[in-house]
Amino acid sequence: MEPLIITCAITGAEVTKQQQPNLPTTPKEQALAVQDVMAAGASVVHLHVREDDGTPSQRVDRFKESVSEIRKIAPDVILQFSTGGAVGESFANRLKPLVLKPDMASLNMGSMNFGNDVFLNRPEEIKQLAAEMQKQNIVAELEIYEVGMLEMARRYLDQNMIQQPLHLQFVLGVPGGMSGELENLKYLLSRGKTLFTEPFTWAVAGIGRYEFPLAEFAIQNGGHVRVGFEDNIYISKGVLAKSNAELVQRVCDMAKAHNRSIATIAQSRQLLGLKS
Ligand code: KMH
Ligand code: ZN
Repeated sequence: MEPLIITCAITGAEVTKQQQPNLPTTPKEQALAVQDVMAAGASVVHLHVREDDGTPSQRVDRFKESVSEIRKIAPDVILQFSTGGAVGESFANRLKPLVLKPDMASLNMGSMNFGNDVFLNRPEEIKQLAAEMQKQNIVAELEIYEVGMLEMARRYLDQNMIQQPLHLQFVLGVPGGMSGELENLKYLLSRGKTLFTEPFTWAVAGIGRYEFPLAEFAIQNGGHVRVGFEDNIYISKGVLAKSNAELVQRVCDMAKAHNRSIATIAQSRQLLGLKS
């Protein structure tokens, strides 16, 4: 099996320091978190940024500050910007940070309820984001929260809106999308194999208590894994994780138990079709 790509979503847009005191929110805190998660085995960082007061932001200068701090410590880590931002963020703001040409960016495949909010991703906006990523040579990670979005990915590929090689991320457990029950991931995978004759890589991000069971299935079945405070703040039931790195370490331990090697940054770049 190919080596396991571990992505860490270190900050997110929704979690607060009140909920998770060790959440990295400033550029310096994010750089230190990246250093730790890389040491633990992560090669990709899914990045959201926050303002000084902790509110989610898509401001280009704030991304620039974080990238600059992170790159001092981790010049070659794979940086994946969020284009989802926080629910309610304007489309224009979600698009802007791509001007910084990150290695990768998230590309959400459809609209949905997101907890008590609505996460809007209109086809025309998805198209613009995809076109900008293609123009800037940014690899898209397709964020899929339910099976209809997977079917839309097939249509977008047929319409040449998105390009191969596809990297699919199944985000399971958001209230409004498919839950993180294992049967849902199995169904998405079997549907994906029917829809795409083209080879694709896939990863899973399980929200909350679903994080580790879904990670373990991915480890055993050739998928890749995302963990991090964006998705889950606990290391075990009711026990807050000390750091993002602790979550990454848990995945590495599981991978070791299943004889799956961990991808280096260079290997992840190759597997994801990124330039070295
Ligand atoms: N914060 C969520 C509403 C992404 O990064 O592209 C969307 C999200 C997905 O986090
Ligand atoms: Zn995100």
